[in-house]
Amino acid sequence: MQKLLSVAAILMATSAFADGNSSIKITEPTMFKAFENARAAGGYLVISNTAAEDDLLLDVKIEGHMAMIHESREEDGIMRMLHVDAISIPAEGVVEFVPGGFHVMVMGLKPGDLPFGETVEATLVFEIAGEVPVMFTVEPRKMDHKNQNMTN
Ligand SMILES: [Cu+2]
Repeated sequence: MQKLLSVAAILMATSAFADGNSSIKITEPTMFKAFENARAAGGYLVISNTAAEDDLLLDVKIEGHMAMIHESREEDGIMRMLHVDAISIPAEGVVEFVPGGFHVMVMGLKPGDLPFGETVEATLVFEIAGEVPVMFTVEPRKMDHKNQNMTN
């Protein structure tokens, strides 16, 4: 009996660990800063929804930092960043956070915060999938020709 119980406990622990039954998969999480003591950082990732129903990304949390979801959008030739309340992640669909589009904005950084190479633990909050952890790696932002003027 003792043995049966412990097997059951291990099975439960394993299934809880194997990213639960989360329908949300996160890939390529990277956080860019323009330079080491930049006061803001932008987080990029790819969100896949494997469920048969749409989900909604509602929030992002990073302990000890102010984080929110932004969208860069060009209006009258000027690039602006807007706060986004929610992003629909379509059923069996993919939403990419890329420079010039959606990003996780981290603001109010002090010198020494989030150094290059650091791993930053964040939590994405979805309407259906609930809280999904994501580990960003902080990297110097790579410029490309399309997005040379981007702040994030
Ligand atoms: Cu932003």
